[in-house]
Amino acid sequence: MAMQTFASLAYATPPPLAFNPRDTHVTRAGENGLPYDVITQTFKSQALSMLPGQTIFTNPRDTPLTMPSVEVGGPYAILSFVGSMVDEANAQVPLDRVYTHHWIVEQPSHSNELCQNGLNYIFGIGAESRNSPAIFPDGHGYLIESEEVNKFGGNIHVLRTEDLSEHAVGMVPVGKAGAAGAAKQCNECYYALGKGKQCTLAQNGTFECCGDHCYDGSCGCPTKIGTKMIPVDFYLQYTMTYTRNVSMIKPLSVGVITTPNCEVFYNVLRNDDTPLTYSTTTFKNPADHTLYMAIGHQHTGARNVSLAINGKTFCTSYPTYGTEVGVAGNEKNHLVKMSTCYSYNASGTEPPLTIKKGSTISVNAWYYVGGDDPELGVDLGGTHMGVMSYMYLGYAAAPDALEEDLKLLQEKGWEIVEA
Ligand SMILES: [Cu+2]
Repeated sequence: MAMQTFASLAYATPPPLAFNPRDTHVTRAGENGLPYDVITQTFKSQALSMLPGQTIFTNPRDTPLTMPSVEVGGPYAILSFVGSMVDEANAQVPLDRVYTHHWIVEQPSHSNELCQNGLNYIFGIGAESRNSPAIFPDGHGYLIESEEVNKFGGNIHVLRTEDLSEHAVGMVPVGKAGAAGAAKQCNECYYALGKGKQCTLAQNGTFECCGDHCYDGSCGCPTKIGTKMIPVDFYLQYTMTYTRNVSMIKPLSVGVITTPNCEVFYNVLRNDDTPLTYSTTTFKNPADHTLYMAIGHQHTGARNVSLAINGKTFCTSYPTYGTEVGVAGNEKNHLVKMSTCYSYNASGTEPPLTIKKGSTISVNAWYYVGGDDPELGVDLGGTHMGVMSYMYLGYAAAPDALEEDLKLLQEKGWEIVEA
């Protein structure tokens, strides 16, 4: 294969590939007891060709994502969604080879009602993606009614962290962390000389030092002297379940709230005296809503992210850290899973949560910023740039049965505060 430099790699946009290795059908009972047919399908994005060190941040218009056809099969409702980076052979690619900063699935017709000036996506997640599927509660889903709204694109932000330099100009000393320290600085968008035109010292820790606005393939983290710059193709592979029996499905709205203040990301700085750092943002609920699902998203260094209603913690998502180098799904020094905060359980053990108009909804997030993080290798704690604290929500306008929900919640010990 010919050697290439970053600049010579054009950003190609071939049509997306779709494949379906296990188009399985099962039947599930909806809330009303009536069955619906569940289809499982796997798709793959176009190839993302990456050199060692290269950082890719795609424009969703350039990376369309194939979905089931409405024209051919009629409306459908998405029931679950999971994705991860794979190679040519569809094998899972470990985070220490290609780090998944995030991928988000955007739908131009959708707006995020919750953080209106913030992010807007239908499904989205980061390094934890292969272990943290978004699953709507039985009988609930995200409805796609027409071909007009059946258009999706991916903002795929991935970094190939092989053969990175540990001594590039402008790098923070990696200490005993070695290659893992170089990967940390790459993944967290630290400044170093040669990462791309937009990556100046003033942009340290922002997406400008992570390949954003760099569609010509010229951006990346500096590699070791003598590294053979040979590109390798990687893909976002995603598996969804859906049903065409849309009348059996209660459609949910989806949106994301983030702290601080609907920000996309923030920085947490090393503090050995107070090694836990907190961020909180409170929103006022604009109308009666019923919550069916909540899933937290955070980055390496995180300890947890919670959802609180009227100041009382309702649920918490916790991270799992990997323990093995090079093992996809269990990568050492990486956050590899986020637990689901809350999912309505149709059998009644978890009633849907009705949140009254005027109630407050808070996102509360904790990160560890001591120099040596017990969850990570030596010299990999401390400052983390570009961290996120999100709560992804599946919800609906409150049903007429509001009073019943309230009674159930009160039985569970919840205090409902009127606006
Ligand atoms: Cu993220």
